[in-house]
Amino acid sequence: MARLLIVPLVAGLVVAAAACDRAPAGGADGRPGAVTITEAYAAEPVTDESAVVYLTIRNGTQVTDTLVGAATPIAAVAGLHRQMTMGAMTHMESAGSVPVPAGGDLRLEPGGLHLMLERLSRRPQAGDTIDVTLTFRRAGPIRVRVPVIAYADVSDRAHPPQ
Ligand SMILES: [Cu+2]
Repeated sequence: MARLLIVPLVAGLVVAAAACDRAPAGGADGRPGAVTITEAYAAEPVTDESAVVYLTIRNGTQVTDTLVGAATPIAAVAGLHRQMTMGAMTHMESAGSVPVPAGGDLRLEPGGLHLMLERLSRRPQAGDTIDVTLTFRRAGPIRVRVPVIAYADVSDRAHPPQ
């Protein structure tokens, strides 16, 4: 009898996993055969020091590409960071260059990789758009217009409704 009870539970898990796999593709407009950027946003910074940009990079090509750099007119320094959590301690460090797998995604999202804009020339406000250029080893520079959203809305963006 126990074995029979397991079956619907496992089937339910499989359906849930499939729904998760589909969710990112549904929200993206990546063209096949190109590197495209989707789901870009920045949280309105609370100081003039720095701002954080999240986005998804889709590599629609047959070869791995590498994100090698970033720039924006509003910050003296722009680079890829990785947030690390060890116990109660959270810190971040430069992530350098990061590969984007062929046919796959690289996600910059809260708690992991992010684009750090430092030494801002002006503080972006919710409703603004930040011009960011991402440079890839193969695809070259790709310009992204990043909407700035209120800090309180970030958690909603991190977990978009299904
Ligand atoms: Cu950072």
